[in-house]
Amino acid sequence: MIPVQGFEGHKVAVLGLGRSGLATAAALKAGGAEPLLWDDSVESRARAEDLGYDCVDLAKHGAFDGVSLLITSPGIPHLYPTPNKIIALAMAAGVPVDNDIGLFFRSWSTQDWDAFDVTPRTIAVTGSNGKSTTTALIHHILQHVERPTQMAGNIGRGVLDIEPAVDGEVVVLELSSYQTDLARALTPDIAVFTNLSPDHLDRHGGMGGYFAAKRRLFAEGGPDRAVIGVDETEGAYLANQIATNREDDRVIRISSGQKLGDYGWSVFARKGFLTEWRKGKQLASIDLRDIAGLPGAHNHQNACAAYAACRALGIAPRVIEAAFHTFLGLPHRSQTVAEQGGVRFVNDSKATNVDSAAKALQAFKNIRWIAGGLGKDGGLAGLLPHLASVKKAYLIGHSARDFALELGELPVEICETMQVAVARARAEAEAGDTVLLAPAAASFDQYPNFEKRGEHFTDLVLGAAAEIVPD
Ligand code: UMA
Ligand code: ADP
Repeated sequence: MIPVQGFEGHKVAVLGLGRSGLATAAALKAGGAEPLLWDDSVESRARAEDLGYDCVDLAKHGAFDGVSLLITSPGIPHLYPTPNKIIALAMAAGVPVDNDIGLFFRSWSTQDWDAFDVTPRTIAVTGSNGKSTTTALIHHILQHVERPTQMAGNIGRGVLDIEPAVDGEVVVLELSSYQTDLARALTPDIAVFTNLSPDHLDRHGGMGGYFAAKRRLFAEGGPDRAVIGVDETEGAYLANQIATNREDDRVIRISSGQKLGDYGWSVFARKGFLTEWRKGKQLASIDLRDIAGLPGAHNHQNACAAYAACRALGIAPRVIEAAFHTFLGLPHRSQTVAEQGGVRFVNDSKATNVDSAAKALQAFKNIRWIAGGLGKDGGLAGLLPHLASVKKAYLIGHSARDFALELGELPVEICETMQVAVARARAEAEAGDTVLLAPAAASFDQYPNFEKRGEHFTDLVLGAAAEIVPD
């Protein structure tokens, strides 16, 4: 754990007692602060009390008297659609609001570093899609070169939960827009922006607020190197805003699909080949087509981002290429879970928004597509140009009927449940087809989270769960 610096003897309120909140409570205590904990849910408070913490009702009158700071969790609205009641009380009381990411960047470096030969570094990855894959891939490459490394953040581990740095360590953080929006310190050595497409708009007051939240990673403190996906207008704008001129190699532009030869430093993938250019010279080329853990043009974008971040650390192209070949990919992201009778079954349950589902639909051929759940604002419009490889859609969940209407001419079947969808898709699939779960919707109408949805699909494919075959 990273003991929090700068609040010794201070009262620090912590709202939200999930992964980030509990890690924050422990890290505050270790740094000598007095954490005052609260969670709006009775169950979460009970869990914290079972771990030995006392809870203090932060909504009661005077709860913020003498409190130096409020730390809140990413899942709790701090501004839009409306601030959580306790955050509003803290703001009214003039108490600064921060999160675990802000505390991390203020607390990570210590005097122990004076004795290190190689100063520890941080790489922070943000973007709408591909953050987890890129974060895990960078971590994998660092492990491959036997560099001490840890991984945390939105990928599932609170940032204050990691161990203090050792000599030469590189910490890789995945940061969501919820996290970058609020953090009062954001100073990675290398910052990565994968891409931008609409998501979480209710939490940011629309697309402008969403982009502004992600941009903070680049504006605050200014990383030594910025790796920026320029395939959307926002990324191109961000790269332009940071670079002092075209030759400025503090910005590494990346793309999946565009040739980017003329900049100070660029890495792009086209037709399955990754290419690195620096100061007008091509430095490396890697064939990505046979890398099983990185299927599709979207994963080639992630490969470019991870490659660029590792090149910025000085790792050689051939070493990165070797590490690509041993990367297994992450569960629930374009994950092949079985091949049965010539039919491939792919679990992309993490495709919770239209852009990620569209990318999955472009990565495979002859698709029997399982989609639906809790649809997002804007419907399926962004996905409709990418249905050429879809033979039929098997629709589940709350949005099944709405999706059917939007899909127009495409053959569809309302299946309601995953059991029925898997059974029907399997029954109709022919050799050479891919049964793809890429829901383009959140899971919460039928599952606790996307992981459980993906596990259910996988269990059904592998025959571990009962199938209900429709009449
Ligand atoms: N809570 C309140 N009041 C509220 C809302 C929630 O008290 O109004 C409480 C809940 O009762 C719960 C706690 O807050 O006990 C949960 O906080 P949280 O939702 O922030 O969850 P954590 O367990 O702290 O996990 C968070 C991230 N969750 C979210 O951003 C929603 C995790 O990302 C992250 O891995 C973890 O911190 C460690 O850094 C998950 C996620 O879904 C994977 N991220 C979103 C995404 O990827 O789309 C952004
Ligand atoms: P994030 O952490 O940003 O949500 P993940 O790596 O977990 O990203 O992938 C989320 C979803 O997006 C998955 O469905 C995955 O197949 C898809 N995806 C992965 N990389 C990209 C990318 N670069 N562009 C678009 N979609 C992607």
